[in-house]
Amino acid sequence: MPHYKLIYFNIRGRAEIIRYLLAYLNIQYEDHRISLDDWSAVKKTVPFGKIPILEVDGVPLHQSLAIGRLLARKAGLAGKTEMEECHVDAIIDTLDDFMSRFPWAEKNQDIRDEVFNELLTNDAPGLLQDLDLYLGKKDWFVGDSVTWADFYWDICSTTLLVLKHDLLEKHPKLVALQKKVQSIPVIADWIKQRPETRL
Ligand SMILES: N[C@@H](CCC(=O)N[C@@H](CS)C(=O)NCC(=O)O)C(=O)O
Repeated sequence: MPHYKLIYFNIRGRAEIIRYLLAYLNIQYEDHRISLDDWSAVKKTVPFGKIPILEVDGVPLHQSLAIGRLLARKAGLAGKTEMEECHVDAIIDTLDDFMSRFPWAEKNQDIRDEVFNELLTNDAPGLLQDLDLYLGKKDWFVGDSVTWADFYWDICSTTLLVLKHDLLEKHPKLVALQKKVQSIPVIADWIKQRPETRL
């Protein structure tokens, strides 16, 4: 078994999808969480100066979703056909497009609050409506079994709910999907044992 080391900050953030997939695959790994103080030194050592990085036997892999896709394929969670894979990737990219619009690193609190508020109040409802429609009466976003798109939904919506508690009030089906992911035994175990962080 290769040695896996995940390098990220002490938050769920962009590493959480990798942590979910490693948990699902029952792969042991070093969950290396660096402090902001140490970041400038670490930044010089990682490809493209960004994290998360997953080192596999010392070989660094970068880009959270590229890593996620690799692990999802290994886990059988990437979609059962090429068409399903495309649908799964599309949901993930849709969620990621939205999450990427938040100015996470903005230091000016007024600007940060304004943009966060606008995204959560004006833009989120349309996205949620589209996701709700896409899910329809299905149990999972794509096909007839769980995929990493459902994992990513749980991860992104958990963070969105921290930012706006009533965000999913009109979307019981999306809440149910989140709960279904959270009750997959290995995911439930991981959620129970993971360090508690706001984001
Ligand atoms: N698309 C990349 C984004 C990577 C990224 O921007 N990471 C942020 C943390 S979420 C980072 O490294 N920030 C520190 C910096 O840019 O110096 C991914 O998904 O891995």
